[in-house]
Amino acid sequence: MWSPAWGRMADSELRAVVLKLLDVQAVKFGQFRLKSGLTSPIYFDLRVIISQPALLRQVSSLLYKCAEDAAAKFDCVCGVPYTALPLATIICSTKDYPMLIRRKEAKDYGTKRLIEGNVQPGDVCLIVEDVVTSGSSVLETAQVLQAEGLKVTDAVVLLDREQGGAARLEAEGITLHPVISISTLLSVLLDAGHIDKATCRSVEDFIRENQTFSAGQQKGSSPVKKTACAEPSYGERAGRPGIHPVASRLLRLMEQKTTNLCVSADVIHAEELLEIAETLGPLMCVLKTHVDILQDFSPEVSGRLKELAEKHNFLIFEDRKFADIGNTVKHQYEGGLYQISSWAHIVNAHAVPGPGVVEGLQAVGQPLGRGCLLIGQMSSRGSLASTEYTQAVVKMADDHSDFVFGFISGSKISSNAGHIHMTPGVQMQRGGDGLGQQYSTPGEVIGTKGSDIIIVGRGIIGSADRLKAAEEYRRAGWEAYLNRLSALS
Ligand code: 5BU
Repeated sequence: MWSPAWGRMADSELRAVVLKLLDVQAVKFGQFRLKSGLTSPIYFDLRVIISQPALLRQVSSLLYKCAEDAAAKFDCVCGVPYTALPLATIICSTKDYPMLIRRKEAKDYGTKRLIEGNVQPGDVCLIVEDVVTSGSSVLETAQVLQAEGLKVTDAVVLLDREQGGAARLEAEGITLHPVISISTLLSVLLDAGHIDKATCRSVEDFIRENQTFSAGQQKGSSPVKKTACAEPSYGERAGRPGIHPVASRLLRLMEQKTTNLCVSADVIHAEELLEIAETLGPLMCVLKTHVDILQDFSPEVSGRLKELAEKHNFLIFEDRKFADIGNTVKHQYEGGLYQISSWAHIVNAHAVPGPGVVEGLQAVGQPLGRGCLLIGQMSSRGSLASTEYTQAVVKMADDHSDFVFGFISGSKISSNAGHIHMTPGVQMQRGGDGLGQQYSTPGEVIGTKGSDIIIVGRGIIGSADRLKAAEEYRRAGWEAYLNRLSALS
């Protein structure tokens, strides 16, 4: 059994370590000639981490946690020379384990020992390594330890290149526990926009073509199962490190309910709004409201909406489009007649006032576990949102990732897989409404423009059979998503 620590460890910590490794150039992308003569598109030099005390401590603690999470049992620890020696030292000194050091060469005087330290035959020794490719360094160390009467059952490694090392070690009775796999590393760097898909694919191709342990020899595990640069599903994105909790919850329920449909319930009577929530609830992932167009809003209405959201597992998005200074939006969000923060899981804001608008909303919403979408583009004709404006909105979202988890936009505007894109102006036929609204089809929005969620108002609400119309939009949106996934995998 070998699996990267994805999901088991504090995801954001894992993500932070990957970004730090790139930052200190422990991982590099380009053209590198390896000892073997091969040219690799990725290069790891983890020796540089010894010059980074905080990173060295963090990596050591992740390695130990990896062994702990895997319930590995051991009496002592041995690092594979050289980079793993300080890692093993930190683990032993902080966790109180005796350490062994394997000499690269036996001394030609004195004891001629290959192992330094107090060897207790029968003890189980945990091996610590920085990078595993074929697994041969771990295996050599294990053999030296075993020759002295020690047992070796587990090894922890910071980075598994997924080139067959884990399977080779497994065949020798040693379970490898990687903190980070190459797939994880590529996903994090791709999500964060540090590498592009072409780079990601070239690394994956290299890994796939340069396996050190042939498939026939492997017991069960096959390397690089799903490509990191293939389009991740909604469900996979839900589990990505560092994702906002509202985004994660939304992506997960979309996958469960097989829907990327948000119904925009633009009606003026509360009873009708609740009726829409009740009947269309099972078909949608989000119910979008304009609470200020209701003629008869009362706190009972928002209370009922919350119950229906629980019952049918959808989120409520109040399309309030906050656009004032931080102090004002704080009051608008929390207080007044509607007390939006008490019932809406999601709100949106224009970025035009600058970061204060997000900070004001965040002060109210974050403690309540709410999330915010920034309006990056509008569906209306003549919108003033220029390319530069949209880019600045994406930057504002990145700078406020504790609260902002995505965008209202016509297309995908951020490469961060944690960001959710929701698109209004959707009907089965392209066209407009005479007041500036412009419509695209579900296939265009999800398939071509790469958005995640279709927002449909009058296409459903204006239909004589709302349930039938909602099901048609749900199916069209979901099929466009499935087609996109299969086209890009
Ligand atoms: P329609 O009936 O599908 O046209 O309704 C679209 C909804 O989305 C409506 O509530 C608008 O207020 C909302 N909307 C939009 O149409 N375009 C935008 O750019 C933004 C919101 Br932001």
